[in-house]
Amino acid sequence: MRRSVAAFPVAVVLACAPVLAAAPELQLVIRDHLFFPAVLEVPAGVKVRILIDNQDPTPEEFESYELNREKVIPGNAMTVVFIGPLKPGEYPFFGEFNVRTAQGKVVAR
Ligand SMILES: [Cu+2]
Repeated sequence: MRRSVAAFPVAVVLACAPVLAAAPELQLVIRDHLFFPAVLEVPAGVKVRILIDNQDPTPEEFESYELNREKVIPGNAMTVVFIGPLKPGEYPFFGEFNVRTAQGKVVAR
Protein backbone atom coordinates (compact mmCIF):
# COMPACT_ATOMS: atom_id res chain seq x y z
CA MET A 1 0.00 0.00 0.00
CA ARG A 2 2.68 2.48 1.00
CA ARG A 3 4.76 1.60 -2.06
CA SER A 4 1.93 2.20 -4.54
CA VAL A 5 1.07 5.58 -3.00
CA ALA A 6 4.71 6.64 -3.24
CA ALA A 7 4.99 5.53 -6.87
CA PHE A 8 1.97 7.51 -8.05
CA PRO A 9 3.40 11.06 -7.88
CA VAL A 10 6.50 9.91 -9.78
CA ALA A 11 4.33 8.58 -12.60
CA VAL A 12 2.37 11.84 -12.72
CA VAL A 13 5.52 13.94 -12.85
CA LEU A 14 6.95 11.88 -15.70
CA ALA A 15 3.70 12.03 -17.65
CA CYS A 16 3.44 15.82 -17.28
CA ALA A 17 7.09 16.68 -17.89
CA PRO A 18 6.96 16.95 -21.71
CA VAL A 19 3.81 19.13 -21.52
CA LEU A 20 5.38 21.50 -18.97
CA ALA A 21 8.60 21.74 -20.96
CA ALA A 22 6.65 22.59 -24.12
CA ALA A 23 4.57 25.38 -22.57
CA PRO A 24 5.95 28.81 -23.42
CA GLU A 25 6.71 30.83 -20.29
CA LEU A 26 5.98 34.51 -19.84
CA GLN A 27 6.73 36.72 -16.87
CA LEU A 28 4.31 39.08 -15.22
CA VAL A 29 5.66 41.43 -12.57
CA ILE A 30 3.59 43.15 -9.90
CA ARG A 31 5.14 46.37 -8.61
CA ASP A 32 3.51 49.38 -6.92
CA HIS A 33 0.16 47.57 -7.41
CA LEU A 34 0.58 47.59 -11.19
CA PHE A 35 1.16 44.78 -13.69
CA PHE A 36 4.19 44.81 -16.00
CA PRO A 37 3.57 44.32 -18.81
CA ALA A 38 -0.06 45.44 -18.62
CA VAL A 39 -0.64 43.76 -21.99
CA LEU A 40 0.64 40.22 -22.14
CA GLU A 41 0.79 38.80 -25.66
CA VAL A 42 0.53 35.03 -25.85
CA PRO A 43 0.31 32.58 -28.72
CA ALA A 44 -3.23 31.31 -29.37
CA GLY A 45 -3.95 27.61 -29.30
CA VAL A 46 -1.29 26.52 -26.82
CA LYS A 47 -1.03 26.24 -23.08
CA VAL A 48 1.09 29.05 -21.61
CA ARG A 49 2.92 29.17 -18.29
CA ILE A 50 2.88 32.56 -16.59
CA LEU A 51 5.39 33.21 -13.84
CA ILE A 52 3.93 35.94 -11.65
CA ASP A 53 6.54 37.81 -9.63
CA ASN A 54 5.01 39.92 -6.89
CA GLN A 55 7.66 42.49 -5.99
CA ASP A 56 5.36 44.36 -3.65
CA PRO A 57 5.60 43.55 0.07
CA THR A 58 1.83 43.04 0.20
CA PRO A 59 -0.16 40.08 -1.17
CA GLU A 60 -2.04 40.35 -4.45
CA GLU A 61 -4.63 38.16 -6.10
CA PHE A 62 -4.35 37.54 -9.83
CA GLU A 63 -7.92 37.22 -11.02
CA SER A 64 -9.62 36.89 -14.39
CA TYR A 65 -13.20 35.93 -15.09
CA GLU A 66 -12.42 35.45 -18.79
CA LEU A 67 -9.46 33.16 -18.08
CA ASN A 68 -11.24 31.51 -15.15
CA ARG A 69 -8.21 31.98 -12.91
CA GLU A 70 -7.83 33.23 -9.35
CA LYS A 71 -4.61 32.92 -7.40
CA VAL A 72 -3.16 34.71 -4.38
CA ILE A 73 0.54 35.61 -4.50
CA PRO A 74 2.05 36.52 -1.11
CA GLY A 75 4.22 39.65 -0.87
CA ASN A 76 7.71 39.28 -2.34
CA ALA A 77 6.88 35.87 -3.79
CA MET A 78 6.37 34.15 -7.11
CA THR A 79 3.78 31.74 -8.40
CA VAL A 80 2.94 29.99 -11.65
CA VAL A 81 -0.42 30.12 -13.42
CA PHE A 82 -1.20 28.10 -16.54
CA ILE A 83 -3.63 29.51 -19.09
CA GLY A 84 -4.95 28.33 -22.40
CA PRO A 85 -5.05 27.00 -24.97
CA LEU A 86 -6.85 30.26 -25.84
CA LYS A 87 -8.80 31.34 -28.88
CA PRO A 88 -7.52 34.59 -30.41
CA GLY A 89 -8.89 37.50 -28.42
CA GLU A 90 -8.52 39.65 -25.33
CA TYR A 91 -8.79 38.37 -21.78
CA PRO A 92 -8.76 41.04 -19.04
CA PHE A 93 -7.24 40.34 -15.63
CA PHE A 94 -6.87 42.38 -12.45
CA GLY A 95 -5.40 42.35 -8.99
CA GLU A 96 -8.32 41.86 -6.70
CA PHE A 97 -6.61 43.51 -3.73
CA ASN A 98 -5.79 46.67 -5.74
CA VAL A 99 -8.47 46.79 -8.41
CA ARG A 100 -8.15 50.52 -9.04
CA THR A 101 -4.58 50.25 -10.30
CA ALA A 102 -3.79 46.60 -10.99
CA GLN A 103 -5.36 46.04 -14.40
CA GLY A 104 -4.14 44.18 -17.43
CA LYS A 105 -5.09 41.90 -20.27
CA VAL A 106 -3.86 38.86 -22.09
CA VAL A 107 -3.99 39.18 -25.87
CA ALA A 108 -3.91 35.85 -27.68
CA ARG A 109 -2.98 35.84 -31.38
CU1 LIG B 1 -10.79 36.70 -6.17
